Amino acid sequence: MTEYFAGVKTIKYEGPDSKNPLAFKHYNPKKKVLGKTMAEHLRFAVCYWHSMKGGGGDPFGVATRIMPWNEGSDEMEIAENTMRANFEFIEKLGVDYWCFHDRDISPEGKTLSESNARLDRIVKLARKLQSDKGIKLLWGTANLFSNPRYMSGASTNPDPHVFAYACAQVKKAMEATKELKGEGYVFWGGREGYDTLLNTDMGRELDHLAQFLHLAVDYKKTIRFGGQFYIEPKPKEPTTHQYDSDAAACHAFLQKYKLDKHLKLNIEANHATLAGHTFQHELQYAADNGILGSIDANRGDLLLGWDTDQFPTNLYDTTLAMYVLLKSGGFTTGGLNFDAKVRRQSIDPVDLFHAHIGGMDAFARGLNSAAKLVSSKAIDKHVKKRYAGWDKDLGKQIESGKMTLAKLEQIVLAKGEPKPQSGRQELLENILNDYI
Ligand code: XUL
Ligand code: CO
Repeated sequence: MTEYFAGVKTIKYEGPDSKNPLAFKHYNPKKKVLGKTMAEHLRFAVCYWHSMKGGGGDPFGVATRIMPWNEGSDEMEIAENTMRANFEFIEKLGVDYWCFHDRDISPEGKTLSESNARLDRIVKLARKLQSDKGIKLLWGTANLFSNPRYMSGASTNPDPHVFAYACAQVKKAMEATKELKGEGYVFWGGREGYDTLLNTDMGRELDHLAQFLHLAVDYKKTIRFGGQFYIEPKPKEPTTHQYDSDAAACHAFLQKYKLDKHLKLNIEANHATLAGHTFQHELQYAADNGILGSIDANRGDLLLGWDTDQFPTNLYDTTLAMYVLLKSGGFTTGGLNFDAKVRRQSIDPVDLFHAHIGGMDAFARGLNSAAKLVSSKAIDKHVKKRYAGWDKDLGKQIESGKMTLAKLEQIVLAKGEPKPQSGRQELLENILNDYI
């Protein structure tokens, strides 16, 4: 059997003083943090589309990263070799999970039947490799955006024939995910959005998107697929205005169409910043509304305005993300999927290891710092103090719904002006720095 990452041995934890670039300095999978191991907290996943299939092509040039698994006598043999390389990589990296789109793992055929038969063949191999190596599937999904048939959307396409095609593809992708014992299934609205309202019936398209998701929920019950459904917000790219634009827009959509019991959110860091939010904001919104499901771990580049999908290295972001996650109880079915790609000039297979090791160490450090912040209540106690008025008479009476505008007017007439209080932002920023 070909070894695709010859020269790289299993990546081990060597501690912060190690100078070995192919070792973890902070991610120690067995280390206990607040009662769970790091591996249980972080639930890392490798994403197939960027890590195995990404060639580094951009709008100005073709692929630069020609990987040894891109060879074979035909496209199906290449697909099988790629799957073998995937599991060799994940095993050496010491990660427990992976994620895929149907068309990443198996190339589309000339007809739907041929595409389905091809997918069956690759899923069979993936299932064997999963069990041989003890690796699990975090989530699967369908690519409803690359094929030109989806240029005007999948479930939001003006043509019901395309809607039907998208449904057929999701049916099969869900079956494949079930076959691989996936713990979740993601809906990212690839081209579900619009470029101009001059040609778009937005209300009708949103109704169709909801109908599509209801059909998926029904089919999930039919085949008894027990994985969690997620919807992944993103505000723009490829369309000018994506319907699932941010966590709050997704939440409103899910509630309007009575889908909120069936889907949680898969929050991606770079999508959050494209939406004009911080990663922490999107996670906190989801946590506060009980819909924080899973995370696509990456980062953007504020100097570029698009979804650069870089590996996460910013310790403020990882600390604050883990802070929200720990306070909300942590992952159940979800995990940290590296929806991230190495740069166009990172053309060696070993660059994939450097990228993932860096991302995993960044999140391990984030977890360590966040756990200390949670335990010490260093930030919590300031927040509690800031809202203390709500635990006393006036606040309690308002919160319990016992007040009227007239009664509140009487109180203000009697008490006069409220006393201003400092928000202490700089102090809190200094405290955060002490923990990072
Ligand atoms: C696109 C994106 C997708 C989803 C899965 O920006 O993030 O890869 O994560 O379809
Ligand atoms: Co993503």
